[in-house]
Amino acid sequence: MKIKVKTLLSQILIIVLLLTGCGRPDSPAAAGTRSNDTSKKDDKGYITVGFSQVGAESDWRNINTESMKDSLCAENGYDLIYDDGQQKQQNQITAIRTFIQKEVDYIVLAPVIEDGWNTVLTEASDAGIPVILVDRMVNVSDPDLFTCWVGSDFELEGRKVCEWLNAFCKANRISGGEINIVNIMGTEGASAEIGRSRTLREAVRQYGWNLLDERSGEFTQAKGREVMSQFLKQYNNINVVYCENDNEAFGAIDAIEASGRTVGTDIKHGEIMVLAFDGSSDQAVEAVRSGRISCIGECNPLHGPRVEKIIRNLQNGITPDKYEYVDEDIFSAEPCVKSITVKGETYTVKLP
Ligand code: GZL
Repeated sequence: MKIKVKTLLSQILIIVLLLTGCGRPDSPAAAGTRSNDTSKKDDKGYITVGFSQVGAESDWRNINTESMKDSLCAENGYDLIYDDGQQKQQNQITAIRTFIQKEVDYIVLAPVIEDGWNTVLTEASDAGIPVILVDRMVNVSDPDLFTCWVGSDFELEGRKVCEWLNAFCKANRISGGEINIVNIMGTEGASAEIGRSRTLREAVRQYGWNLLDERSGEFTQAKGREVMSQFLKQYNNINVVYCENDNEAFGAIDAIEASGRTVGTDIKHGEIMVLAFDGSSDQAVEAVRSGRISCIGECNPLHGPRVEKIIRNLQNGITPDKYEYVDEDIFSAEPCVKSITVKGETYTVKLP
């Protein structure tokens, strides 16, 4: 059988291009961006990142995931392996072990809860793979088990919302003893839940509010509605609900209105005030502007650029800060509270 030399040569060329990745239009190698540095890259010049995400439980989480994928993309020189933990720690541990087996260059972890990470993070450390924490924190025996963390100060978020409620009460001559509040907590053991719940309990003691009950809404709208329905059946004097994220607040509002009550700040005349955290979705912005949610402590989900900058710095031998906190606002349409002060720092209350 006579094989045309030209065909054979073109086939050899295609194989060579595929093997060297040069045929890949977006690969750094093809773009001539391969440097002779010793930083971590795969054989095609990509930085491989294994990202273990909590799940897809909330608007905040989905916006966070999108931000991470947008930043850790092929055009920026990354080969991202994404895993949705579906809010289960065991899924995240399995994902991390897979990343280790794949010998990724970096592991990024958004830990669903704080405890239970010592073993798997030790395995990552033993494999020489840096772990970058994003959003929530881990409770480990040795902080060297992670390179750095970027996220929110959840206690500050909680203090801001509680100070807003205290300022609202003062402006409207409502005594602390008249506040009958329930807490729809986030996922129990998650940093955001720990911080926001702890500061609520401190404010309850400090301002004399009545904390009627606390139950987890798991940061979801469905569970938030279920928990609020239970609270409304159990207590006939609720006038404030503290929701540890927007989606729980949307669910709580559904339950409140289904019970025939209304949401708003006129708690002296039977309305139920809804407080929340995140403020990252259009629905949350609208809810604040319309007064259906009285106040939101902002929680910024856009960590993609921050994590990408951390990895880029590590690639260039620059040590990142161990802990990087993001700046956040407080949102409300209620005119009577213009600003709040937490630990000597004053925050202007903004319309989202
Ligand atoms: C906060 C984040 C929380 C959000 C929720 O940084 O961990 O988890 O407040 C999300 O919306 O589910």
